[in-house]
Amino acid sequence: MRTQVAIIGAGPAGLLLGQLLYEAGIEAVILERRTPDHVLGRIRAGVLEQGTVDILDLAGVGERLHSEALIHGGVEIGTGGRRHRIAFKDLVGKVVTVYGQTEVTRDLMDARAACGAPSIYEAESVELHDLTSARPWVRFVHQGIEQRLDCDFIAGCDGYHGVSRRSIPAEALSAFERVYPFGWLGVLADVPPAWDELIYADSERGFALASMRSEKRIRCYVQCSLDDKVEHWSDARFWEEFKRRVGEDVAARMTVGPSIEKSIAPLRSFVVEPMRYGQLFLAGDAAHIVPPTGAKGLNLAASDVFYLHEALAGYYRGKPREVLDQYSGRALRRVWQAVRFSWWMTSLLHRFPGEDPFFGRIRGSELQYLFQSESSQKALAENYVGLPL
Ligand code: FAS
Ligand code: PHB
Repeated sequence: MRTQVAIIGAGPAGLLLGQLLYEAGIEAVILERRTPDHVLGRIRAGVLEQGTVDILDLAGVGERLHSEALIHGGVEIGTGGRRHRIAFKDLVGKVVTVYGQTEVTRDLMDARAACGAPSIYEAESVELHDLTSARPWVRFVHQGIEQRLDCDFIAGCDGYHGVSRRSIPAEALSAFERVYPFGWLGVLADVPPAWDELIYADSERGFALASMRSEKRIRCYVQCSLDDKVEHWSDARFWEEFKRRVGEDVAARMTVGPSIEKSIAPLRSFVVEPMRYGQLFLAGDAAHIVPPTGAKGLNLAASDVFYLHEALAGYYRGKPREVLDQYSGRALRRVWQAVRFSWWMTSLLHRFPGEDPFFGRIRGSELQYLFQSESSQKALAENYVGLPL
């Protein structure tokens, strides 16, 4: 087989890149290791920046989002039994869109099927070859048969555990990492939210987040230890702990229900530089991971592929190859802004096991300053709603 761009991975990054390239008249083949149902079964992000919504519109997949998504003009930050609303709309004139990653992925899958662009699911043993030559190619096995895909470029959209980043010689990359000493235990339940906007709660017992997917489905998280296991947490135990952290007023009025999904996500900050090696371009979680506290992971995947599609479209329209050389630097400038913000939100709202009491006081003071300073609230707001693309 031959195509212009081989995309590895059919998560949000790979699928969104595929649609942006299709709209630009550029051929691409997506190779995905799993089945569509497996990809859709992963419960991940829930908050979209305006820039991400604009990119989804550009890709022609915004219709259902605009009819079903929730628009939020702020979030609440709670600590010590008090909560303060960060009013995005009043502070920076922008809002965020609450629409699950699962729905974004479903919309992208439907759009790709409708335009007939090729995606190969259950593509096994993907290997990337001749990345620094003018004719890179991909080997994979599909339905037991070895296949070869020749291409001009490869987009590594295969996530943190994918093959793309691992195909780059270690000496060609610089990695930056911070592993946090806790994780998030997340639960999805079909009950109406007892909150209008997201609540990020710092409590003596640890962090909790009250989010939602719609007016009928909530997504809630509690900070848990790194050696915690999902099987240690019955629904009853989860809801009791969540109620003890989220705030008495919310606990008193909320309804709970059986979990339809329950999973633990470890928290880490991770970035590789550069996001390119020869004809291989990394995008999304393949290049960087952020703790979900800043709701940036999915949004960064969108901005990466927006920049990559602009670089590839420029090249195929005859611009000098330098347009490709600019991708990594352009993407990394935005990545590091989001990594910083996600690290700051995580440090602000989580009690680190065995932390130096000094940092406990610094964190309390930072929260106090946030509650009383419009400038501090404005800084949080402009990062949360998304910096300009
Ligand atoms: P993805 O990991 O989503 O997709 C990569 C795709 O590549 C997968 O479908 C995988 O099967 C495929 N693949 C992997 N190896 C392959 C190979 N060798 N060959 C072919 N295909 C291969 N972000 C938020 O903003 N908020 C959150 O609350 C949040 N929660 C998260 C919870 C968890 C457990 C995880 C892991 C991430 C979470 N994220 C969250 C971040 C998440 O939303 C990612 O940012 C987003 O999925 C990034 O999309 P992709 O880059 O497409 O990577
Ligand atoms: C979610 O709804 O899953 C969600 C929302 C905001 C975050 C993290 C997760 O910061």
